[in-house]
Order: sequence, then structure tokens, then C-alpha cells
Amino acid sequence: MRLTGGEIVAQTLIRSAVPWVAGIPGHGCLALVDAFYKHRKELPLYLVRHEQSASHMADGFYRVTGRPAAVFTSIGPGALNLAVGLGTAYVDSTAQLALIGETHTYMFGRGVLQELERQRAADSLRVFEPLTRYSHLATRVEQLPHALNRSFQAMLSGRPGPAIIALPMDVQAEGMEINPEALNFSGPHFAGSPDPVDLNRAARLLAEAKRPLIVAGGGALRARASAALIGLAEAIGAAVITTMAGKSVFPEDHPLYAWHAGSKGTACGNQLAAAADIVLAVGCRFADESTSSYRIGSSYNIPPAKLIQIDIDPGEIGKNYPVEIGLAGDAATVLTALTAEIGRPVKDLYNRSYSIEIAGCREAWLAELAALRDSKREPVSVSQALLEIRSALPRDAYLVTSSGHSQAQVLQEFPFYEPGTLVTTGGFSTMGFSLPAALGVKIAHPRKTVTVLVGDGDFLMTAQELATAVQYDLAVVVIVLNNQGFLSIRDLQHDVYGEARRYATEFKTRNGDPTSPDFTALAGAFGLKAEKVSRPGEVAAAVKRAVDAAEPRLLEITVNREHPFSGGKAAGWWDVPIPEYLTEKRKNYEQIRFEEKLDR
Ligand SMILES: Cc1ncc(C[n+]2csc(CCOP(=O)(O)OP(=O)(O)O)c2C)c(N)n1
Ligand SMILES: [Mg+2]
Repeated sequence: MRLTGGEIVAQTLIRSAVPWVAGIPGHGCLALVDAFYKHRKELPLYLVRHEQSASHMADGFYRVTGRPAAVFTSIGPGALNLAVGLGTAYVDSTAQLALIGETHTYMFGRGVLQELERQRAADSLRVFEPLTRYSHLATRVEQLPHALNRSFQAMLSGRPGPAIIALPMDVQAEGMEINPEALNFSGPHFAGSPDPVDLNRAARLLAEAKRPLIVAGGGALRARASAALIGLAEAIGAAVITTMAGKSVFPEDHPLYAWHAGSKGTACGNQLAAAADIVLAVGCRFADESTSSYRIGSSYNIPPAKLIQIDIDPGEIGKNYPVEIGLAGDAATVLTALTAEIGRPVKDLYNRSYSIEIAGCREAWLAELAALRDSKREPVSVSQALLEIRSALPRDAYLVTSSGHSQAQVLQEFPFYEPGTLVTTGGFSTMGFSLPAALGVKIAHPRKTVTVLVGDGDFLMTAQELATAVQYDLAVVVIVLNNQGFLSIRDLQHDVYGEARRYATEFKTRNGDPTSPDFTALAGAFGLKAEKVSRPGEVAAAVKRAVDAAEPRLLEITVNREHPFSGGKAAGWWDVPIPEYLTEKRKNYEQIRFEEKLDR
């Protein structure tokens, strides 16, 4: 059968179970979009208002389904608008296929409209090389089946990640003879399995541990390892903490749950992590935020604690801490194998002194939070708002968040109960992620409550996607925490450089008064109903009203701007370099840096 390049792509997506495509057309992808038109019944298309949003939509969808969607763009700026989305997906190891338009092959390097060509012809793809697991510029239609196969392999084998193919305009339009049945690249895909000797050694170490601690990262979520994680934790009586990227993989009302380690982690998580004798890391990179920038004893003490590290990517094993045993493979498979190898579970799990200590730690952390959950303060503190939002949402509601105080405080104080119900940009902390990612989550789970929790600054980066929510009737509830600025950065300036430093972080009028757009009016302009609250006690009911409306809604919450009620407190340390001219603060900073031993 004769198919054009565009048709080969469309048929591959359909046959490989890609559920939909999202993007923005332009002259650089017209023939591709025309093939999508021919297949519009089998391959739904979402038109977005910024290409970055298409990428975040696919990302959100992948996180909650494990299935890659595809995004498409025109040539040049349309393509480059994907960069932040693909960077986010790459860092957090989520899969999506990007299809970008490119210059006609026979005019490569001439400088056609929107071509990047001064150093090399048709050069956009190079921008994406550090952001993707696989990239290919298809200069002939005959290359497409193989390039598509490689893309699916890269997205779905081992550690997931995005793939990208650049499609010159002529390649999209030209045809070739091909059997369309051959265009299914959806699996099976190799995950790998660890050495049985190492597995046995790890099982023995874990069974003998006095203070075992499991830290689960985003890889545990990607591997859908929740059940296996609970199984092993209960078998050995381990404390379980998660990273930002792994949050929600373990039920946060479980008696063994100890919240998070790290700078913006919790006292509870840091205390138990630092005192562990065996640390079992599952799909966790040990990034700076979750380790207190590697400051010894602040979050971890490895060594003397022994580290067992499970990761699907052997390159992560031993990257940041020395490992006793590395187990490369799929997290769920390895955890299940470890539990089986250990055999007999610990006796009297919840009466052991370690379990009692974990429960005590957790209680102490919740008591510490109570001071910020000040039910009388107006406008409402972020902590109080989060408490009310949690109380108004079903246990299995999805919450999508991306940066600023909302993300940090969700980490510190907002419990999740069902695996994968927190969707957040853990490693890249991308402003603008939340709303479009939530649209992807809603497409995946139309009957579930899907909530966006964003700061005003974050929201303004992709606020135009309210139009997409309305066009496709994607009933997400967008909760904007409005504090008239980038206050998490303002508060960071305050914390590390001193009281006087509040620069370039607040939204002001010409006269210097705090200001913000009228978000309810903005929502109205896009055709959404919206509401605004500011007092404690008002939030929960307003969230319920928005959720019950079963249509896209916006809720603006005016939140407190006074530090620390504007956010929360750091629990560990974070390496934010201090300028030498702040002499006293710099001295203290240098002393801590020397303790790190990283650059000595
Ligand atoms: C795309 C992008 N640019 C800049 C940053 C750095 N940054 C992190 S949080 C933040 C402020 C976020 O403001 P807002 O969403 O209003 O939340 P708030 O800090 O006020 O709670 C900034 C600028 C980022 N994470 N992402
Ligand atoms: Mg803000």
C-alpha cells in the first residue's frame, strides 16, 4: 500500500496505541496534520494555545496511564516552544513522542521561513538533543518506519523518556510502498533484571537491618511499584519516605510513612533518614533538594549507613552516594523479588520500638505544622488553605502542581492516599506545567476529580490553556493561590540573604503597591465560571462548589503574604551560594560547604 510520510506517522500512532495527538499546526506541518485529518476518527486531536502546553498535556497523561501521547508542531519557533516541555519530561523520565516540522530537504540551508541554518542546515533538532532519549531528522520517507520504531523503543524500554522526530515538509507529503500492519511498535519492551546473588545479599542486609529506611523516588511511580513497596516495607518494618517526584507512591496515612527528607522536606523524614542503618533507594536520583545538598547528616548519613539502590537505569546507581549493592531493574519486579527472598516478615510489626518511633516522628511533624495552620489569620495562610483543600477533595482526587510555595507546601503537608494522585514536575519544577498537565490527566480520567494548584506566577505562564479546557470541556478545577508575586523566591531571598533583600519578586503597580490581574475576570473572559475567597473557613466549601460543578472552574484564593505564613519553613539545608560581600552570612555558608566534602 502507498502511504505518505504523514500517513505513516498517523497509522503508526494508531497501531501503536498512542491515544491522541496535541499541538498547533503551521505551514511546516500541514501535510502531517492533513494525515491526522484523514484519521481523525481513530486519533483524536487536541488543539492547544502554546506548544509547551501540548507537551505538558502528554506528560500529565503519561504519568497517570503509562501510555505515551504525541505532540506536533510546525517548524522553527513552534518546535522550539516544546523545549521546556521536553526538558520537564526528560528530567522526570516520562514518555511522549514529539513530531516537529522542518525545512524541505531540497532547500536545506537556504534559509526558508523559520529555518535555523547558519551553522548547519535545518538545525532545530540539535536544541532537543539533551532533552530526549532519541532524536532523528528524517531526510527520506523510507527512514520513517525505522525512526518510529526506535522512538517507541527509546520511550518505553528501560528508563522512559521523550523521543523526537523532525519531519521535513516534503517527507510528510511524499509516499512509499509499505505494509501498514508492520507499523505497530508498542512492545514488548525490555526492563532488565538484577543479579540473583546481589538480590540475595540485599535481602539478607534488609532482613538484618535495625533501622531500615526506604526512599522511593519518581522511578517507583513510573514503575507502578506501590503494592510491591508496601509489601516490602511491611515485611521488614521499614520507615518509608518519598522524594517530591515519588510523592503519593506510598499511602501517606500508612503507619510506616515518614514524609520526606531534604531541604524542603520534613523534620520527621530527615531525622529517620539520618539515623537509618540501611537505606534502600527505589527509583531515586538523590537530587540536591531531597538530600539537603548532600550535607552530611542533614538528611542522609551514607556511609556509615549502607545503601542498596534499585534503579532501572544503571547509570543512576552509585551516582551520588556510594552503594553497597546495586540492583538494576524494574522497581516493582525487584521489590517483589526482594520480599520473596526475605521470606518471613517481621513479627508484631506495629508494636516494635522502631514503628513506635516512626509514629511519634510523624505526630511531632504534624504538630509543628499546626502553627502555620492558623485558622484566624487573614488572608488565609497557605497551610490553612491546603488543609481545607485536602478536606474538600475525595481521597482519589488528582492534584497537579508545579512550583513555588504551593508545590513546596504540598510536599510538606498535603497527604496523598492513592498512588500517582500527585502529578508534579519533581526534577525540573517547571512553572506553567500544572494547568496543561492537568488537562492530560483529565483526558485520561474523565470521571475523577482533577485539581490544579498553582501560584499566580506559575498560572500566568500557561493561563491561556483555559481556552483548551473550555473547547474540549475538560472539567478541571484550577485553584490559584494569589500572593501577588513570586513569593517563594522573595522568601528565599529573605531567608538566605536577609530581611532587606526582596528584589524583583513582587508584582506591583506603577506606584509600588502589590497588584495582580483580576483572575476571576480573566477566567470569565475565557468562558469559565470563577470564584474568589480569602478567609480561613471559606476555602473548603468553595473547592466543593467548584468540584461539584463538573465543568472547568477557577477558584482564586488570596493567600497571606507575610513570611512564614506565605509558605513554610525549610527542614533541612539547601546550597544557595551567598555573595562574598555579605561577609557574615558568607562565613557561615562556607563553614557548611566544607562539611559537604563534595569539592575537596
Ligand atoms: C519556568 C520557570 N521559571 C522560573 C522558575 C523559578 N521559580 C521557582 S518558583 C518561582 C515563583 C513562582 O511564583 P508563584 O507561582 O506565584 O508562586 P509563589 O512563589 O508566589 O508561591 C520562580 C520564579 C521556575 N521554577 N520555572
Ligand atoms: Mg505567587
